[in-house]
Amino acid sequence: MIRGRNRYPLLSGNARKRSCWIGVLVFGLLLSNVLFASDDLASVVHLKRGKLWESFTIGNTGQQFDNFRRHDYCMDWPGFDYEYVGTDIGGPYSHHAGSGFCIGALIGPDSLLLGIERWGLFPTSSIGTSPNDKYICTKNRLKYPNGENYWLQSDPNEAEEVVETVWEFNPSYVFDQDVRSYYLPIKVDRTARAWSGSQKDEDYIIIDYTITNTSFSDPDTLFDTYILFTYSFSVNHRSLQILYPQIANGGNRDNFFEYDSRRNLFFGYNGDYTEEPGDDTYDYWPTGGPDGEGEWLAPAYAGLQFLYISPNDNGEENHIHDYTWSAQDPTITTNPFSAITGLDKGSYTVLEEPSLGAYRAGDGEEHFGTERMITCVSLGPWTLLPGDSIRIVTAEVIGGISYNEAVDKYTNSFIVKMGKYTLFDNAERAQFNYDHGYNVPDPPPAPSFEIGRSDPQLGNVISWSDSVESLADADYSGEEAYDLAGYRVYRSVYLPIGPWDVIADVELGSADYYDAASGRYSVVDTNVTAGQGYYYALTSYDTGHNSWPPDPGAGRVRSLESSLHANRRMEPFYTGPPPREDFPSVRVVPNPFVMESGYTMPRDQDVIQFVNIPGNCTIRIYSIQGNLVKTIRHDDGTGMHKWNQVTDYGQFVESGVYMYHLYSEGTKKSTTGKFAIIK
Ligand SMILES: [Ca+2]
Ligand SMILES: [Ca+2]
Ligand SMILES: [Ca+2]
Ligand SMILES: [Ca+2]
Repeated sequence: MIRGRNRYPLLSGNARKRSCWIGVLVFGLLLSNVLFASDDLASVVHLKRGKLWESFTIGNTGQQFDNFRRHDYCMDWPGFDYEYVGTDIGGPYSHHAGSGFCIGALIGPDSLLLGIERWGLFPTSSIGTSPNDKYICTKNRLKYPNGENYWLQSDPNEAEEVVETVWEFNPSYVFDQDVRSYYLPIKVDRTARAWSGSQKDEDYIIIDYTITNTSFSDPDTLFDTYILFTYSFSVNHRSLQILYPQIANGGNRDNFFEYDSRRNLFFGYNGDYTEEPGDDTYDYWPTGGPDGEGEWLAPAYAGLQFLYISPNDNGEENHIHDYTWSAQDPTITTNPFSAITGLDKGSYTVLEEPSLGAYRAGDGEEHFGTERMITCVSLGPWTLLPGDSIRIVTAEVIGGISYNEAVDKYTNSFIVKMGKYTLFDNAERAQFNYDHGYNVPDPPPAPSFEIGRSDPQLGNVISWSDSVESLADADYSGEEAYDLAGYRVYRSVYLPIGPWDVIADVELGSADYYDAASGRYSVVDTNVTAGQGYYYALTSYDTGHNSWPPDPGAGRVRSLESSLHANRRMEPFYTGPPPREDFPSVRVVPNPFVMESGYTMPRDQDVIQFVNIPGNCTIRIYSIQGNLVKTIRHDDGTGMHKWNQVTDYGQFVESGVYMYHLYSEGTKKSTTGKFAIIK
């Protein structure tokens, strides 16, 4: 037993008591400030800059694991805010359901356990923000909270979005005297980085961990330190909701996994769920997509890559010690530690040898296709003297066919399978980025844009200023740094992830679109239907270059286009005539409304329209007797609203004269008028 060992190496007994009381006082003060209230210490921080979206809690990447249920962005790709989509499309595309790591070390070589902390999928160790917590989180924040480094405008050798997190052993922690007091005197610095880049750098997120032995007394050397990364890949959440709702909360039982040793890349894809008849690899939905002509719901390949691992005690750099896929029986809660009971030292042995865990896939591949698989990667061993640190740099990488291809009726499973090679491309790009000190060839910035309504012809007007043309590409000097060559306007009529069509390719200074006097470009999209919502995105592209000065050996740089995801509208823009706040022009058309003879009920085209109305108003319709028959909320920003003549009570209105009362939410003014319906 190690009970006699001093568990408080940094404090004497009296100091410990004092520290405890100070802790209570400080804690009382903190309570009035509410935990996680500061900008530097949020309970969860999101990276949403590129196409791959992720969450960072303290201790976990993505959400905290909850039996494969989704609660937050977890390698969402393509990321989008699902709540803005009016119809139920089965939810977002998440590719894992929580991840993290466990760490353990011994008191001496092959000796007793010093400590083990499970911060991975099945956490047993607490990290908090109070002075009473065993590990105290002091930082979980965005480094650029206001987008200061979008398009690399603050630091070209840093990511566009960065999450910084720190948690550290609390030397004042009061151990329960009845429990063996294992602990690790360590500090974890985690920095996660995201780019939008050239439509390639938006498909990975790099997560850089530094783990430091923070003690300064010799007994607190960490011997035989092992780290086990655990990832609950789930490729993918959306298809489960649509195709297998009966097992949606039972987890993802159709995921297959591989290890690519050349790229230090562990990845999964959606394979065949063997308990259902037929081959459902990549989860095809025959009636999905914008035209109901079919959609591949799970075409992506999702990976965990190791870009750098500090040399272990054997001097091996970038070394994977061991790995397995722990199979989780969907009917019982098992995890990589389930085969071990009681002893923390037993859990430690799983860090060193993950195949000791429950239902390991090492038995053969029979678990793929029926069980929920957890990726387990063991790193080490390291000896960490007081003050020593190790560094582990991972990348979450994703690849696959585009959303346009996923909803294209000519895309077959062979084409989807080729998406694996985009995963490999993206993994190599992540490695390139890391190897070049977080610098890559960059596209030009894309300008923010406005959408308006054309008048009198129906159309949507996309406009932007030429201001980004004066921003230099930091990788070049002189004239060559100003390399923006043109813009592309994209449109989707289905979802804010596409499918996208280019509706205009605008060359720099093009006379067709550019007004030099105002310094603005504008594109009028007249291929539109009143009442339809449209998503727009605007990108910039550059000229391409003969070389890349930061690494001349990297060769030519082709023309690069900025990310569509980083500069798109997440909410649809509704087409209609421009709104009008001047009430004299409000009209009801047609008036009188005359039902065609032979029909007793209005048909689809028999709508009454309120035109020249404010973009945000409330219209109340009364019978001539003064009874309210319909309340209309109009807030799509257009100057027109269609009414199908159905009352608030679900009935069609009778023939007669009606009054309306229109209240503008903008000007707080109202007007009234009359119209007639003749049947
Ligand atoms: Ca099947
Ligand atoms: Ca499947
Ligand atoms: Ca660069
Ligand atoms: Ca460039």
